[in-house]
Amino acid sequence: MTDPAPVSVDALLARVTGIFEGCGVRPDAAASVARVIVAGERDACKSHGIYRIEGCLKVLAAGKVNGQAVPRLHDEGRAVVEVDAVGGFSNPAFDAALDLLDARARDTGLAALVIRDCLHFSALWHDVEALAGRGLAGLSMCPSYSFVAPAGGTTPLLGTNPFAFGWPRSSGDPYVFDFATSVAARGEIELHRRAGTPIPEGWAMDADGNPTTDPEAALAGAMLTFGGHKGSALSTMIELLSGAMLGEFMSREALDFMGRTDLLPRHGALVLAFDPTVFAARSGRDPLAEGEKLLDAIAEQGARLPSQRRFRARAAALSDGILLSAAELAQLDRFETEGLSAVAG
Ligand code: NDP
Ligand code: PYC
Repeated sequence: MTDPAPVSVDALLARVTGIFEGCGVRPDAAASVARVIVAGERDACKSHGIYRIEGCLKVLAAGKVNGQAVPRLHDEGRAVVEVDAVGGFSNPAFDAALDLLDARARDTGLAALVIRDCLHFSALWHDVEALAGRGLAGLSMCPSYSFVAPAGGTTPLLGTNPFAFGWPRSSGDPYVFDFATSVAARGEIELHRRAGTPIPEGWAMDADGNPTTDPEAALAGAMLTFGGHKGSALSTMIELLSGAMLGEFMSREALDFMGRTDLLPRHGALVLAFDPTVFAARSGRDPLAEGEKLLDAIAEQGARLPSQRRFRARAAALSDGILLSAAELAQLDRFETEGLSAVAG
């Protein structure tokens, strides 16, 4: 068998968009979902790259996400704007609301986007990078499924609850971090399970509350928060702000609603956008120039900024293409030819 050749980012985007359209997702929504999946693959974030297609098709096949949903914007002229995903994917809902969030943040200095009732599977850096690309700082967060024990406990209750921050830079890539508040994303453990490799110590405990490096036992047990009580508190904050405060599911309710861990979760999400020029206006200082001083000083120590690895991977993928394994290419072929039947059973 010949080694697989790299595929260009655009070609992969066209394939993934076609797969979602072929599975009954309306074209705009298919394009939004494909963009974040291919961005994950392009940026070497495998836990939220093309491996997620299968998960998305499973929820489509189970009828638990509405591929035809058209997001509905709600704007009462306040700093808080809403988009109802109406049971569809989160990504088209975010795309539909981005211009409104941007405009409101410029008016008020700080605006919040509430995303309601969405199927959420993606990495969050995409949201905050979109805001940073428009000169806005951003925070994004959401619950997920109750896979994670609070620090000091042994029973899954919190989600892997991701948290992302973006800061625009006067030149070059924005400052962006994006991480699960569990030690690792659930997707990382699933990739270890598929590869038959142990997970690092300190990621999870088994169903009896004992530390484990066995991915199967970890998936059946409880994941741990990063930084002990600190990650646990941040994760709790995310449950409160993007679950309880929005009147949307927290992670335990999201799991109860779907009833199965192999289907991706439906819940809400919260995105905050800040216009630094509004905040700094009366100071007479340029917030981006001040930010540059800090970010340059970090880099001058030889410390790497978060997302640097990702931006390097992106540059390489855009110039040389993305190398997918033979198994990954075969799976894409199967999704193209079989559609939702590929995930039946
Ligand atoms: P990682 O631990 O892989 O990375 C976390 C962040 O830290 C990244 O911004 C990364 O930048 C940065 N980073 C990593 N190492 C260093 C370093 N040595 N120095 C400086 N910065 C560093 O993330 P997770 O595994 O926690 O999460 C992966 C993804 O999973 C996230 O994108 C998250 O949104 C997603 N997720 C989504 C969920 C959902 O419900 N939708 C739930 C949980 C997670 P870089 O990328 O450049 O390495
Ligand atoms: O990797 O933890 C995760 C995750 C949950 C939902 C989407 N990604």
